[in-house]
Amino acid sequence: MDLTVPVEYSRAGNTTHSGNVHAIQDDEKFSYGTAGFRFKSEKLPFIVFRCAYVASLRARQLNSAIGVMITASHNPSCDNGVKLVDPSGDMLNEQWEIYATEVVNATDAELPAAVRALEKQISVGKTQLSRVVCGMDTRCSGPCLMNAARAGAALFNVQFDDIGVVSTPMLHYAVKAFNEPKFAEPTHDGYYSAIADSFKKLYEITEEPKDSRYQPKVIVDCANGVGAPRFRNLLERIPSSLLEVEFRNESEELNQGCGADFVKISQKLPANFSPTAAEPKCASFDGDADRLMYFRAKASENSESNDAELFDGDKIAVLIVTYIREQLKDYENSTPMERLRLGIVQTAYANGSSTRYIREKLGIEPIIVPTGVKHLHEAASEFDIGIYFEANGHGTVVFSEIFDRIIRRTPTESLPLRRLALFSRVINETVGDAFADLLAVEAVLRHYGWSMDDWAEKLYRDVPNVQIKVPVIDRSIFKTTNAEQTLVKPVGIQKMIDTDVAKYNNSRAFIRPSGTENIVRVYAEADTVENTLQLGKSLEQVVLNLCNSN
Ligand code: G16
Repeated sequence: MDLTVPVEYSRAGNTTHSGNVHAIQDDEKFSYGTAGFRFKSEKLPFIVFRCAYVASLRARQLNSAIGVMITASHNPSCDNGVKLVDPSGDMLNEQWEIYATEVVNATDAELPAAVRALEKQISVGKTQLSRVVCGMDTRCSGPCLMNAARAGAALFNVQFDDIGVVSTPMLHYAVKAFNEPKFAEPTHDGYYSAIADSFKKLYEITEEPKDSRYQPKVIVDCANGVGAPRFRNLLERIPSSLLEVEFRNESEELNQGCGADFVKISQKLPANFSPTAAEPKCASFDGDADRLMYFRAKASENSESNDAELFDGDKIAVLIVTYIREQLKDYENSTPMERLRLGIVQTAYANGSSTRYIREKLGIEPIIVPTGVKHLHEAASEFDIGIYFEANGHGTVVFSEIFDRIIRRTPTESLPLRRLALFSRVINETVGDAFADLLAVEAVLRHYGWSMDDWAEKLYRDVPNVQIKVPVIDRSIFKTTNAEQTLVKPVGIQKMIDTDVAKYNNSRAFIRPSGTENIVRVYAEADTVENTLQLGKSLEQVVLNLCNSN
């Protein structure tokens, strides 16, 4: 194989989308974080080139389509990133994260040896189905990085499919569809039709309760990202009499003062949403539309307050599990011996009330895993129906082959089971998907005839919570264990956290380094808003003091 790297994609000649050369020092190291490599966009061309090469190698190894998604999701528009997607639409296998990291961190001089070492470790048989499928979000650095990906895949002459500007979940869906033709057509249309058709069929066989308070209208904050154009495309297939969507934040600065991450962390209304207007049901996507956060203006005596009441990933998960369990009753009553295993996966960020509700009211012991969809997806895949959501709105439901056989492919007269089969096809089970999740939530709210008041009151109430981002120079000094709830390094900090937490009732807190931004995240909850804020501030100070002393 000719390993001649085009000079613009070498570390030394790394060329940005504006045409400038941004050389990368040999000793600068990059790690595959929570969701791939994510940095300022000027660092990305050589990383994307090398990642696409790794993707082409993985595609040859598995004789399959492998995905490359160019996005930095919730990060500011000056950032970009790249992550690889395995054949079933899942996140990249962890061993291959290590390979990708080794290849990216090699110097230009070391690259040929690093590549040959990697090639020796894998065996390649037939390769006629191998291809690299690449999508990008709306960032202006995207097209230049798409070219870098094309050039990386070309090193091996692996077929390269540029599927253009897509949401991250659309890319995951397309990769699975390329590899499993029965799943869906691997095109934008294939994705839109599969999800919209299932939604419409589910709508038809769902009878809204007579006393329904459901409103078929949502105002969507698109984070000025890819959600706006692509969700509009999807909605062209759903009559507005079924669901009316009003779009906001479509074409200004990406993720600036808006989007799911902004709403979740600030607990404020995003830009262009007013506390006084009658906007009963609102939802936010993030920049690449893999997260969904419902919200509305928080009731307040102060008409100027733009506090938001959140219906976050935990609330969505509990709503969905309530619905799925109800639909399953028919099946469980008719076949008491053959139960489908249902599980819920959360992270440490899950609101304490949600975890208690799932455990005590639903009788399910939630599984807590480290942040990152790859961890949640893997844990959820152990069940026949695995529901996973991060509090930040990233989540989905995964279904086993047994579920597929019993619920989707066995003809039945049972209305609940037919609803469940259709519901499972509205969901994008490859990864959390803001569009699919929004349609799923609307289907469930309509099924119960619930307004936002009902959703707020009939399940559980959040305990006060706060999340603070603390910028740091070197987040790698922070090491955690116990699903990120305990800090083992720097030594001594966990003791300070424990001492602070013990000062408040019903309190819980942790500190962990972000895997996507150069920050440390502080999470705290306690019995009152004041105590929660005090606890959060005090832990923020612990991090600041530590940074100042280093
Ligand atoms: C990514 C991951 C999520 C994770 C989030 C924040 O989301 O896919 O699983 O929760 O980053 O991660 P961290 O706390 O490590 O910064 P996205 O939407 O930015 O791709």
